[in-house]
Amino acid sequence: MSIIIMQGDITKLKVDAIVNAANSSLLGGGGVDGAIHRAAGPKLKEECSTLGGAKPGEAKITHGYNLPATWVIHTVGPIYKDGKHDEATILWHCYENSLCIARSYGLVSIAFPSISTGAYGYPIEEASKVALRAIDNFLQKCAYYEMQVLCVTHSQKDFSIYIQSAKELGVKHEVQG
Ligand code: AR6
Repeated sequence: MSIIIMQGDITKLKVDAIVNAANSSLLGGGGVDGAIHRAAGPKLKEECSTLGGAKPGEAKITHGYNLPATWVIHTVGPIYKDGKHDEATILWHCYENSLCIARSYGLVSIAFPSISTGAYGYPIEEASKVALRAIDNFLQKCAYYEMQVLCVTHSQKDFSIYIQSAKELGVKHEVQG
């Protein structure tokens, strides 16, 4: 079981599943969502349109189509207001529910973007801590299950913030790249 922090483009990763920071419609959008839909091709939206959307904190799985990843797990992060509207709890659920789906499909490698920290405005210093704690908690709960979890940041700055957060929290991790 391991957490790997890396910088890169999540759409290029050949893992069992990549996680999409979607919106409630699950029909695509900007940011990482747009990049995933572009790389996967139109069949992804077709399948997403059968899912009936998702609430913040929920996660749903589809095929990856033209992506190198086999599956896409779509989750809807919280829109950040002031940190007093259950944002951390909802964000935690995004990570936990995505990991639960991955486990139920028997997946052993899963890559997350930094959910909610773009268009949804969650400060990454806080969001990265929620992400790392939620992932670490999940991996410790099912220590019998070997899973590699990648935290993929788009920018160099976000990459440094994730590493700093992991150090501050004392979360065991590896750095790639
Ligand atoms: N690989 C990895 N990370 C990426 C990539 C990529 N190719 N592209 C962007 N990021 P955002 P949100 C990072 O805005 O805040 C969409 O329109 C980016 O730098 O994609 O959850 C949806 O449809 C940032 O750190 O997602 C929703 O409406 C992180 O991904 C809304 O945005 C998340 O930024 C969701 O907003």
